[in-house]
Amino acid sequence: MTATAARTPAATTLRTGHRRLLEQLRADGVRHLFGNPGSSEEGLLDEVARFDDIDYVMGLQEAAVVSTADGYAQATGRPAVVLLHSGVGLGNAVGSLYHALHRQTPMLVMAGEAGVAYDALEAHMSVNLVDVAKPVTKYATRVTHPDSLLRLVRRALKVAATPPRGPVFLAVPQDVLDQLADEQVVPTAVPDTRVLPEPGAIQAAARLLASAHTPVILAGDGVAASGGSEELARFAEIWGAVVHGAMASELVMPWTHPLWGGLTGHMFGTDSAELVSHADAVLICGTYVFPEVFPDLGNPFRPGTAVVHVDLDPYAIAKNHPVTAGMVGDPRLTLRALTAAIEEAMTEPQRHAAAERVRRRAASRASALDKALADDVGAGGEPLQMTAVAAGLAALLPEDAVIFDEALTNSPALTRWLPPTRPGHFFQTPGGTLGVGIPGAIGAKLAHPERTVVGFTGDGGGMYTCQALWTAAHHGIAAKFVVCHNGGYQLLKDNLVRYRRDRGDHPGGAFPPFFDVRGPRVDYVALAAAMGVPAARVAHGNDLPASLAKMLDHDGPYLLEAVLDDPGDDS
Ligand SMILES: Cc1ncc(C[n+]2csc(CCOP(=O)(O)OP(=O)(O)O)c2C)c(N)n1
Ligand SMILES: [Mg+2]
Repeated sequence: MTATAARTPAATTLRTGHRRLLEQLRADGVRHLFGNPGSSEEGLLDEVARFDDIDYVMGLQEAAVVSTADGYAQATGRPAVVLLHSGVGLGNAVGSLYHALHRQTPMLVMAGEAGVAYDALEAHMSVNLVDVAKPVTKYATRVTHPDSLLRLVRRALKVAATPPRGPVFLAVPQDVLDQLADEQVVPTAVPDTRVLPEPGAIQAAARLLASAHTPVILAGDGVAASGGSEELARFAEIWGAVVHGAMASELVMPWTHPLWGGLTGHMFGTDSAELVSHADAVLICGTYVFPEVFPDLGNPFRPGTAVVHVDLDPYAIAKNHPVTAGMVGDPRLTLRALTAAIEEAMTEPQRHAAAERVRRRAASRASALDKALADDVGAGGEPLQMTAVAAGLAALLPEDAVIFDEALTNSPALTRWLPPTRPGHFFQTPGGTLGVGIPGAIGAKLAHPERTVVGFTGDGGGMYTCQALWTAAHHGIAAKFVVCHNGGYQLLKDNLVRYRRDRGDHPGGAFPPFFDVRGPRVDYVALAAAMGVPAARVAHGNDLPASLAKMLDHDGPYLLEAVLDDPGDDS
């Protein structure tokens, strides 16, 4: 410590690590710092308050802080920056960081700690922060010298923003940042990763796929991150293949497209395997196969199936099951090149057969959709139906509205009426951590103040990060929230039925009583009001239009509790 101790400033903080760090963030275009403060970051927080162009977005619990930052980063596509308080703050954030890691959200999370000088003392609240962060981040390290502070900030930002994007962690000890730092501030260089496989590999892949009779595409968030949804749709049209979203929490193709086959789901590997069981050729792009809670251990592809896998991350390619050809490449550029190559490789009869597959699929999908929507119509009254809520909103929302969907079991009804059609306007939890719907919508609204942003959550999911409502009120972030209140954990009930059936048990019978969140039911109107967000409850279809209009017209954040079950005696 001797060399640096000599440079510790007496009265000025002008060129301390605190200031340097914020200047670096400013140089990288960071305008918000999401946090919850503590004593071990006092020096940095003091400095933040002096930076007019970096707003501190205050959260009241770290899971909510990280999930708000997550929504912001998803909506901007740029790293969000978070500042947490030592081991206790980081500990609270681990579940949300897990979500960010799987969602591939670019994010720099820093946590303050008193100082490296105190390591041997195992001082109050100290813990090995890097060890805590490692399993839920792409990269985690600790700054131990003032002249490597910006080096590590830039490295962390670069790693966060490089595909596969994700959260990174820096421990920033106060005694290191208190010292004068000599490093120059220069913008972080994020490498351009828009690479194409060499033409021979593209042509070989196109030849493998050209003769398919029953082709299937599995596409994930990597396609969205590359901005490749149009290229994906074009390739699917030429090849005559249905597209399923696997780990597609953003739009990879308009859900109204005739070839969109829906999401594979996050729960059961046998369901996903079923989707490719008939395929004689599969293109996997911007995802890995398959991302479920209970994956199928066997190879989902039937013998002889041509499997081509494209991703920017070689680790994702052939991660779990063998593929015929893997290519590291930017999904958008590679899809474009593959489209040109397969147009060349397909014979006239193959082109004709592909066009015929598209025509048949378009006809059958249109009639299935019409039937599903017709079945929904009239679903008003009491108890209120989610289809009525979604249909009501669909009639009122502007075209460029942003949806943050954590409606879980109510998501199918929501997306039937509000199908995602534009990139960057729909975000869904990739499964896992509950509590992304409310803070995610706040982050998205902060990123796009000019757009209407509606976050959907369940009555279960809404409780994990409900403190974010205070953040919306405090900063005047006018996101709207719809709580799909069905009295408990419906997903766990649905999955228990499946579990029993899969094991040959009778699927019926009582559910564990703790799957219900009743007695008392959570009063979301009172909860929101307690945090400064106006709210209302709607329980009858007749009241919907007025309730929805009031929510959307309100000049600020607003929560609508949609009562979707019969509250009975528990209300
Ligand atoms: C942090 C966290 N805790 C617990 C769970 C387990 N879990 C998954 S779904 C679910 C219930 C969700 O209920 P709700 O949000 O009301 O949606 P619904 O199933 O009723 O549609 C729970 C508790 C989880 N995924 N994440
Ligand atoms: Mg529920």
